[in-house]
Parts: sequence; structure tokens; C-alpha cells
Amino acid sequence: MSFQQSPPTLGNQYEDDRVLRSYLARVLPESMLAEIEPSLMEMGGLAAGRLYQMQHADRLNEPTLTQWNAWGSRIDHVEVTPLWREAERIAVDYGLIAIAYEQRQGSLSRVHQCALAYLFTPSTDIYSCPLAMTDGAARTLLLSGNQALIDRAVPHLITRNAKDFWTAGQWMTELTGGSDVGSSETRAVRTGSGSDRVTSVVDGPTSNVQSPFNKDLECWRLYGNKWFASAITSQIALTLARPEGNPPGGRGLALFYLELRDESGRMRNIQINRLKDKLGTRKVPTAELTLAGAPAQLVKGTTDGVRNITPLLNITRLWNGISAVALMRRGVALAADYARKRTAFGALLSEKPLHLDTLAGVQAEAEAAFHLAFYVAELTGRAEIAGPNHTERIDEDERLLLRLLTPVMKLTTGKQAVLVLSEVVEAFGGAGYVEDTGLPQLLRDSHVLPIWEGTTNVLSLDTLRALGAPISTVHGSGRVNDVSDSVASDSHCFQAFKAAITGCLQSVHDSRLVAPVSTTRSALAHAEAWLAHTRNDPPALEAAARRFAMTLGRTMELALLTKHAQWSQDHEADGRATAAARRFANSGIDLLIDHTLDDARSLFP
Ligand code: MFK
Repeated sequence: MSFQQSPPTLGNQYEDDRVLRSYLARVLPESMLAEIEPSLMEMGGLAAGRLYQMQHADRLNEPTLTQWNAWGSRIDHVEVTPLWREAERIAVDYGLIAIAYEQRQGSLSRVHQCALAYLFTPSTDIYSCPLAMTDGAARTLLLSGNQALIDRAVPHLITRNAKDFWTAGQWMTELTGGSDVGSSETRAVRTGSGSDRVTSVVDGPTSNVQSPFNKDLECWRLYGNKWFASAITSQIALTLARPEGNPPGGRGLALFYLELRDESGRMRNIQINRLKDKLGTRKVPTAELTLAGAPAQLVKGTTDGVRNITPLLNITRLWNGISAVALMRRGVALAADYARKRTAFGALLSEKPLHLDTLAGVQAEAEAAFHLAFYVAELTGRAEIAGPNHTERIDEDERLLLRLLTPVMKLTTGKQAVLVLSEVVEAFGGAGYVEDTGLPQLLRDSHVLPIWEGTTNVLSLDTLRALGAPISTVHGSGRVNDVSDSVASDSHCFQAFKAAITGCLQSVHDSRLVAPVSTTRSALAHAEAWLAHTRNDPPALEAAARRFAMTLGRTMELALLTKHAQWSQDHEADGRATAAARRFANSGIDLLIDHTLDDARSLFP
């Protein structure tokens, strides 16, 4: 073969990223950006260089489970891939969890953390999964007020010291429940104080497993099966189980903390039955587990486990969104580079109007998604700043907005990632369909984003819950107020959403942004009118919940992108974000079409 096709290559992923750099220049004070920029630059270099090369070299490696050693002892050893081991080292070194807790950048620490995670994620084979759960567990423990567990675990979760670092698992899903976590069947049995020795069921009746816990605290044992335990290499896990005698449903579950292995490395009455054979995220060792009397400790009371674990969900949902925009960015970077190298029908793909047009649509979609994901990071950071008088602290309207936008952002960006990466694969023609280009993995991995951490439909219903149900704060200070109106367009929460959109559009004055502004306004007005009209029709409300939630997500994305476009023109003399806003405005913002439920029923196959 004489013809040689140059493969796509990556430049420094920070330096090359107009969207990230322009966004950071807008939201961070100049001195703060100057301070953190070297580490972003380094991470951008690693992501395009050493980690990216390792990712290719590591392509065929997958985690393995060895259940028994040569002498017949149960060991349940999970070996992860070389890239995962390196990713952990880098994550700890760069403080990918620590940054959010040290809060050196104040409320903008979450933005700093998410910018680093965004650069790190596409080259580290979804190592962001254990990081997300670790971050969520740290936050949940801190909010629980359980000082013994905070003292024991949190320093390990947020450390910058590799030898002390622990990751956390989040074991919620069971075969019975799936998304419906309230129907979990795992039982919790009270055994007395933590100083008791717990008989190991797994290793035989004569073997004892020393409880790791403070001897003054009550110890429980858990019995049941967890069906999707992601990143089973963690040292600790937060999980849900039903104390004996508790009622059914999420309120009857309690939130438990457990440590997986004893000092000698043996599992504490936990068996790993097998690793999942998944469509994507194949480097993540996702396990099916049996808890056979695993010692555990209550995190916060004997009930309301679902409510008590929601801080973890909201943090992992933020990571999900950041991962979605990160994977989109990687796909677009590769497709754009390839278009500059690939000649077909007599010209470079980058000079072909149709190819250009296709990539422009993909870029606009990714750019809009970016702004929503990072806006949720901003709000999360402001919600976490301590002290009622702190000037950066979120106000109550914004707290409601964060509660709403977390599921909205997660579901919107998850779907966008799958669409964008599907287009990216196609932009390479047949090469995109071939495994050793690394491109199919991007599409497969993106497919998890709309599924785990709440599917699109579950989060669409959560969006309705956020808009209407009494709000229990995700941030641990009890109820924030007595919002008790039913799902309604005049709810405090919807009004906060409306105010945020209006705020984004306030400073927009460029004539090229007239169309995006008017599309945003009309989508918002339609969503508000639809909600007012449908609020008393629960089946119709539920049937259209996905179209409604996606409309909110896309409307917010357009508003944020338009605001940024104006800023970028004013401060950078750059019209590219404006082009993205104009393009995105014409890509289907208002998805609220009423289909009748009768039609839906008649179409049910
Ligand atoms: C790349 C990085 C990505 C991260 C990787 C992570 C890997 C891990 C993979 C997994 O573990 S995937 C499995 C994750 N599972 C889910 O996300 C569960 C999906 N299901 C839901 O989210 C359901 O909506 C839910 C289980 C929460 C519903 O359960 P229930 O029992 O019907 O609860 P309910 O009554 O709706 O809510 C209980 C309380 O929590 C209510 O408050 P009150 O008690 O005060 O009334 C709710 O308002 C509150 N709540 C629910 N969701 C909330 C929330 N509060 C704040 N934020 C939320 N998100």
C-alpha cells in the first residue's frame, strides 16, 4: 500500500480548548486563573501525551477478578488496568478530589476541580467513576454530622498523599430495585458495639473479622445482594439497607458506611460474584456482590436512607455532566484534526461544506452543553462555601435552581454526549467503526452517561419533583423553606429558573444574538405556559416529563451560551461563541410537543 493516512493527533488539551479557556477567563479572577493555569496546562499535556499513549497501549486490557487463591482461600482480588493505576496516582497528585475540599479558590474551587477533571477524563478510561463516588462520599459524610466517620474516612478521601488515599463505592442498585432504590432488599441487623468481633460467614465459622469501627458506635451486619457495584476496588462504600422491622420504601432504608477489607486484605463478609460484561466503561470493574453479614455502621439515623444519600447522587451527577462534556470535547478535537488531514473527493474534509456543516452542529451542541455543566459546578461550589455570612454563598433561589439544574443538566448532557459521539464516529467513516482507532470506545463509554446515576426518564421525574415537591436540602441544613406548592409554573423553583435565564440575557445586545435571545425567550414562555396548563393532569405531566426537562436543559444551555457569546465578543473580540449560539438556537430548543397519551398507548407494541 503506498497511501498512508495520517491519524488524528491531539495538541495540548488545555491550550487548544477555546471554550474552556474563554469560559475560565470570564468566571475566574485574573490572578486566580494565573495561579491555576500551570496545572491546567500540565494536565492538558498529559491528556494529549503520556496518558493518551497509555490509553492506546492499554486498549485490550480489562480488569480481572480472581476469586480463589491457589490454596483454596477466597480472595476476591480485582486487578485493574495499568492506566487506571496511573490515573489514580495523577488524580491524587493534582488534587482532583482535594481541590473541592481545600477550597483555596473559595466558591470557584468546584470550577477549578471540574476544569482539571474535564481535561483528565477522556484519557483515563472512566477513572472519573471512582473519583466521582469518592467525592460524593466525602460530601455525604461531611454533611451527615457523624463525626466519628468523618474523622475516620474523610481525610483519606480528600488527601493529596497517594499512600493514604481511599476511594469510595456507592452501592445502591439491586436486582429488585434498579432505579427504584426504595425497593431494595438488603437487610441490616444490629449486632451491638463496634468492639464486638464479627464472625466471618465468607471465610468459615471459625474465622473472625475485626470490626474497623469506633468501639463506642453501634455495629450492624448487612445481608443482601448488590447488583451494580461500580469500581469495586474501593476501600469503603456507602450503601443502603433496611434495618429489621423498618417499613418498605426509601424511608425505611438506612444509609450505611462499610470498609471492604480487613487489615490482612480479606473481604469483610463480602463476596464478589462476578464482574459485569458491559457495553462500555469496560475498564471500570463493576461487580455483583453478596453481603453475607458485612459489618457496617449507620451514617445518619435508622431511616431515610434515600434522602440521606442524595448529596452523593448530586455530586456524581455533576461529575457525569463534566464527563459528558469532556468526552464530547475529545471527540470533536479528534474529528476536527482528522478533517484537516483527510482528503476525499479531491479536497480536505475541512474544506467540504457538508462536512464543515456537520462538525459545526456537533461543536455547537458540545459548546452549549459545556456551559450548562460548568454553571452547575459554579452553583455547587457556592452551595458548599461555609458560613451564613459568606459573600460568595448561594442564596435560597439559587439553591432551588441548583436542585433543579442538577438532574436537568445530567440528563441533557448525557443525551448530547451520545448524539455527538455518534456523529464523531461517523465523521471518520469506516475508520470510526474500527476498534484500534480508539474511537468506538468513546461512543460506547458515552452510552453510560444517560443510564447510570439516574436514567433520562428517572431524572425527568426528578425534575418535576424538584419543581414542586417540598424541597429537602441536598446540603444538609434541613429544609430550606416551606415550598409546598404542587408542581407549578409559579413555584418558587420555576421562578428561580426563569430569573436565571432572564439574568443571562440581560447584557446581550449584539444584533447577531437577536435570534438566540428570542428563541430562548419563546422556549421559556412555552415551558411556563405548558406547566401551568398541565399541572393538574398528572398522567400528561409524566408522559411529557422528558420533553419538558430537555427543553429546560436546552433553554438554559442556550441562555448561558448566548451570555458567554456576548462576553467573548466584548472582551476577546471573538465571534465563535456567537456562531455557536446562532447554530445551537436552530438545533431544537423547545421540544415540548404534546402527544396524546392515547396515541402513545396505541403505539405501544
Ligand atoms: C463519570 C462519573 C459518573 C459517576 C459514576 C458513578 C458510578 C456509580 C454507578 C451507580 O451507582 S448508578 C446507580 C445510581 N442510582 C441512582 O441514581 C438512582 C436513580 N433513582 C433516583 O434517583 C430516584 O429518583 C430515587 C431513588 C431518588 C427515588 O427514590 P424514592 O425512594 O422514591 O425517594 P423519594 O421519596 O422520591 O425521595 C426521598 C427524599 O429524597 C425526598 O425528600 P423528603 O424525604 O424530604 O420528602 C426527595 O425530595 C429527596 N430527593 C430525591 N432525590 C433528590 C432528593 N433531594 C435532593 N436531591 C436529589 N437528587
